[in-house]
Amino acid sequence: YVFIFILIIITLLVFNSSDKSADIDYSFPDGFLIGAASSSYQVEGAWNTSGKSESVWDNFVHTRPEKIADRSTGDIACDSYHKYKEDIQLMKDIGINHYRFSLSWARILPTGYSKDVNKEGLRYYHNILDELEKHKIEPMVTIYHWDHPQSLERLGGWMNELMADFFADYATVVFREFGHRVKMFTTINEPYIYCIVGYKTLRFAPGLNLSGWGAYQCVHNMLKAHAIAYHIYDREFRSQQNGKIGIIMPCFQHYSKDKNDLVSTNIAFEFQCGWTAHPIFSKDGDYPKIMKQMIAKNSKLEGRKRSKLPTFSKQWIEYIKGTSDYFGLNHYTADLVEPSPEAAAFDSLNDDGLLYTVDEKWLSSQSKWLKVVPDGLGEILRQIKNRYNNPPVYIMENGVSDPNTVNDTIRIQYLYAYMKEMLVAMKRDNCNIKAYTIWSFLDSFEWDMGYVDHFGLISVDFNDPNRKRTPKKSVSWLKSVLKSRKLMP
Ligand code: LGS
Repeated sequence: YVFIFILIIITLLVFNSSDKSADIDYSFPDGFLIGAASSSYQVEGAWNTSGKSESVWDNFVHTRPEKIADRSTGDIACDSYHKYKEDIQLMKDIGINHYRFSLSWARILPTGYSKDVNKEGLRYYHNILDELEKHKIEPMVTIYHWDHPQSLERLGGWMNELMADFFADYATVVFREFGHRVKMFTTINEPYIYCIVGYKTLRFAPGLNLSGWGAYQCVHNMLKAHAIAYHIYDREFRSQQNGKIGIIMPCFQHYSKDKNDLVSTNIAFEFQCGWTAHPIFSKDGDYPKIMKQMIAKNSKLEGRKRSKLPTFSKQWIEYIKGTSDYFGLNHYTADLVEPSPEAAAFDSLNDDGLLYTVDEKWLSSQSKWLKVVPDGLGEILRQIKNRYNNPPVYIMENGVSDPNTVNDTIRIQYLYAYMKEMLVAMKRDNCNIKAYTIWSFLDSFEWDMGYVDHFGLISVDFNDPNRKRTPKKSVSWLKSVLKSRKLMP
C-alpha cells in the first residue's frame, strides 16, 4: 500500500508540474488572421519619381551614408513601386489572409501639407488595393511608418507640436481617399523605436542629439498626433466606413537577472511598452507613474528646471485615453534587466536606471539585438491582458533575421515556436488575440542595417537590377500551416 500511495503522489506531482499546454490543440480558430508586413520606405524604392518628394529617410541615407551598415539606401529597395503585382501574386500563392503595408507621406503629400495632394501617389496605393481586392487579401494600412517629408523635418519634425496637426490633416486625406476600402488602419508604427533610435541612440533618421529630451518630446507629439487622427476617424468617418483604427507598440519581454527582481522588470515594461500603452490603454491614462517619477528625479539631478518628460494637461489625458480599437503589438525578442544606479544618475540615456543584457544560452539570429526566446511572447501577451483588461491584440510584427538565403531553418524554428506560444496564450490563458503578422514579407531595407539583415519570407536579389524574388523554405512551411490551419513543426 505504501508503494501504491507513493506512486500516486509521484503521478500527481508529475501531472501537476507537467506542461499545462500539453492538451492544447494547435489549430487556429475560425476568423483568426495570419498575414505578412512591410513598410513603404523599406520596400518601395522610386524615391524621387512620380511626384514623390524627399523624405526624412531619403535625406538621412543620402547625407549620412556612414550611418548605414552597408552604406546602402532605399532609393530602389525591393522596387515594389513597380513590382507590386508580382508581390501580391506571391502573397496569393502563399495563402496569407492580410498584407500590412504603409503609405509614404512624401508620396501622397509631397510638401507635407494636405492641400498639395499628389494624384500619382494616391494612384499607386489604389493600384495596390485593387490588386489585393482581386486576390481577396485584406489590406492593413499603416498611415505613418517613419518616413515623413523632409519639408516637415525642416520645421523640426516631431519636435514641433504642429506636427500633430500636419499628421492629422494627412490622416484625413487618407481616410477620405482610402477609408471606403480599408477596414484596418494604424496611425503610427512604434513611436518608441522611432523616437529612441532617432533621438537617443542616433542610429535612425533624423539622428539628432537633443541633450536627453528629444525622445520624450517626440513620443509626446506622436501621442497627440495619434489621438487627433483617431478622433477625426471616430467623428467623421467611422459610421460610414466601419473600420478599426489603432496604434502599434513594440513590447519586448524583460526578464530579471535576479529572478525575484519584479521592480526592474516592471520599470523596463513601463519605460518601453507602457510609455505609449499606458496613456491609451490604462484606466487612468497619462504616462506610467514610475516613468514620471524617475525622469523627474533625474532631470533635477542634471540641474534642469523642468522634467525631460513633458506633461499632459488633464484635457489631453482624457483626450488620448481609449484612442485605439485594438492593441497593435510588435514583438521580437526578450532581454535581461538589472538595476544599474550609477548609469541612472547623470546619464540621460538611462533614465530607467537599468542595464539590459541577454542570456548567452538563448539562440542567436542574424541581428545582434534579436535572440530567440519564444516564451517571451507568451509572457508579454499575458501581461498585456492583465495590465490593460484583455484588449483585442493584433500582432503586427513578429519575425526573425536569418542569414540563410533560402534554406531559412532559423525562421521556421522561430515562427513555429512563437506561434505555439501565442496559441497557448489564447487557448489556455484566454488572451484575446485576433491576428498574427510576420515581419517581413520580403527581405528589405532594414534601416541602419541596410540590406545586411534578412527578415523576409521571400529573398530579394539586391544585385539584380530586376530585384528577382525567390521564396524561401519557410514559405513552403507556412503554406502548409495556412492550408491546414494548424501549427505543425
Ligand atoms: O524593420 C523593422 C523591424 C525589424 O526589427 C520594422 O520596420 C520596425 O517596425 C520594427 O521596429 N522592426 C524591428 N525592431 C527591432 C528594433 C530593435 C532596436 C533596438 C533598439 C532599442 C532601443
